[in-house]
Amino acid sequence: MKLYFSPTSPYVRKVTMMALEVGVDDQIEHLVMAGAGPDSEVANANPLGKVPALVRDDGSTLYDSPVICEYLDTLHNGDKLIPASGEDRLFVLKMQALADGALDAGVSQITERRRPENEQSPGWIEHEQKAQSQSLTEMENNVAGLGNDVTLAHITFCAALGWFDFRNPDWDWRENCPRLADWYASYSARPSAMATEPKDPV
Ligand SMILES: N[C@@H](CCC(=O)N[C@@H](CS)C(=O)NCC(=O)O)C(=O)O
Repeated sequence: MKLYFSPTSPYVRKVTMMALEVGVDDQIEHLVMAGAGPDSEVANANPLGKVPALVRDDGSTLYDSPVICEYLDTLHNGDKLIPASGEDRLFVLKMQALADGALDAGVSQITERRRPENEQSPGWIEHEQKAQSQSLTEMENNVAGLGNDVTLAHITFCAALGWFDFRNPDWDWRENCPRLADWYASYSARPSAMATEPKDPV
C-alpha cells in the first residue's frame, strides 16, 4: 500500500497512528508530499487533492482519514479499534467526527489567515473559532467516556490536540479543559503518538 503523506497533517497522523496501533505500518510506503491540493500529485489518488489518500496493492484508492482507518482496522486479527456495531460503534464514530471537526475548524482558520490581509474575513475566523472552542468543550465533557482500551476516538483526540499545540502553541486550551489536558499528557506517551509527533519538514 502507498500513503500520500505529509508530516504536518493531523489527518495523516491519525492514519499513521492507527497503522502503528494495529501493526500494519510496515506494509505502508509513504509518498511524502511537499504540498497537496487539487493540482498536486495527490489528485491522482483523491480528486479532492487532500492527504491522506491510500493506494491499495490492487491500485484502488481510499480516502479520507475515517475511511482509511476503517480499512486498516480490517487488516488485522487483534482487538478492533472501531467497534463493529451498536452504541459503542456510534460513540467512537461520533467522537472521531467531533475531533476531526475541531481540526477542520482549526485548519480553516489558518487557511483564512494565509490569504492576503484585505481578503480575510474576521467574521469567518470568529465563526470557526467558536466551532472549535465548542468542540473542545464537548471533548472535555466526553474524554472520561473514552475508556482505557484504545480506539479510533483516542487516536483522533490525540491527533487534534497535538496539532493545536503544533500550529498554535500560544493557545492555552488546557486552561478550560483540565480533564482533556490530563488525558492528553498521559496518551501522548504512547509509542504510536511519540513516533508521529507533527514536525515541519527540514
Ligand atoms: N476530511 C479529510 C481532511 C483532509 C485534509 O484536509 N487534508 C489537508 C492537509 S491537513 C489537505 O490535504 N489540504 C490540501 C487542500 O485542501 O488543498 C480527512 O479526514 O482526511
